[in-house]
Amino acid sequence: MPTADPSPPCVRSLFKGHPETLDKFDKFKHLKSEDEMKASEDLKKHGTTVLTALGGILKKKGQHEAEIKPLAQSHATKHKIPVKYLEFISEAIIEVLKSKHSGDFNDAAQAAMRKALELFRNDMAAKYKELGFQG
Ligand code: MNR
Repeated sequence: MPTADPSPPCVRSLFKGHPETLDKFDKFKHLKSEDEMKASEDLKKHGTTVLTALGGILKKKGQHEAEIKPLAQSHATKHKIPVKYLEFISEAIIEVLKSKHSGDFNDAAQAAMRKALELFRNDMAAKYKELGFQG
């Protein structure tokens, strides 16, 4: 039985829309279908890790140096995630919010979310540059 509480759909949407992003994950690249993704407890756990980290960062409203620094470090030097992929996941997050919360995720809320994600990416990109990662 698939789990009642599936892995965050934005992660699946990222892998589905941009399959090359899945290759960055040694532990997930064996997942072949969306059903396998939905059934993976480990993917669900990872989705929660990502969204929890992102939520914590966005709440800082730009004062997120302490949070961004280790994240940029791991994503530049260890995971090697280009800024482009951060754009992909930002879009995937927006799409999922639109589909799940169409009522209260109106144009203003979407614009605010886009802006916040852009700020996050810009600061990640600046750190990438300091680290010499061609993100
Ligand atoms: C790990 C947050 C985007 C690939 C992690 C971890 C956190 C995290 C937290 C665990 C701690 C660490 O390693 O730093 C984020 C946030 C993202 C984001 C926040 C943007 C909103 C992406 C994208 C990726 C990617 C896009 C690939 C296309 C990875 C990989 C790991 C990881 C690979 C290591 C997974 C493992 O346990 O083997 Mn990330 N992320 N991430 N991330 N991310």
